[in-house]
Amino acid sequence: MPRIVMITGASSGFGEAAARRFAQDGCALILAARSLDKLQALAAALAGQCPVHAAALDVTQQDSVDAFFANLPEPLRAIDVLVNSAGLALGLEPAHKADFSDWETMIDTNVTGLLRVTRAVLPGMVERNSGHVINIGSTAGNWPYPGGNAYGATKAFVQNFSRALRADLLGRHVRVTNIEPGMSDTNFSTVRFKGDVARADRVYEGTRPLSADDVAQIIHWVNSVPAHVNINTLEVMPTCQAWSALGVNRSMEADAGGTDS
Ligand code: 8X3
Repeated sequence: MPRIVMITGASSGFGEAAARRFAQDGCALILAARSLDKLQALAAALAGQCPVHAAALDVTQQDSVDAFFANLPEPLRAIDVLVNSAGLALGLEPAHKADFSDWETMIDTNVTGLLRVTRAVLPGMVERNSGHVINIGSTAGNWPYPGGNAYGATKAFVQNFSRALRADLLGRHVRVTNIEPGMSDTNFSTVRFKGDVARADRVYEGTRPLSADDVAQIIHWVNSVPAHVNINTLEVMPTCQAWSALGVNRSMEADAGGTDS
């Protein structure tokens, strides 16, 4: 049996690109996403290259996660690589104006969903004393920006959880990596802006962002280094992106605001 690679969020973006990259190695793929139509189209496209099992998975629902693993064919249960790519950003409003249900959706998906899938896969990796969990974090987990509020916080969670897993897994041959991409031209912004493609396009205007393939190469690479090498964190930005000065508001000098005592 070739190496078994499970990818969540496999119907688009980094997940889909990672599936295409691992397929080149002839890995057996377990592809999971909410959208079964897209997943089946991808599975059909890759079927000539490698064995593919594609099934619907909504990581926000424990029942869905339980059913997914209960229905996983026996020969595919010894998962070698888990790529936790299911995740999203919703909205770019400041915290005091954000839609609370957007926050809940991001937490359910990026935090609780990632926990659910990891918790389901990890015992097998520990038992086999072999495996690699590759999480998709974000630069937003390290560097706050206006409107990033809950999204960035979910990715900070992913970073901290990834490191905590390393601590728990010390002494086992199970690796954990958090990949933290910056500006990436996937459907990320279209989802964030709820289908407003023109607004999403403006995010990338005049830039050369990371592509899904760029990140897929990195996902593949962190797993390809020798098994005794654990890349803990890999933050990556396009060359056209870097930090800027901390924001300072210069109109507040005479305005004490609030109720200073
Ligand atoms: C994607 C990076 O800066 O668009 O997670 O939030 S950013």
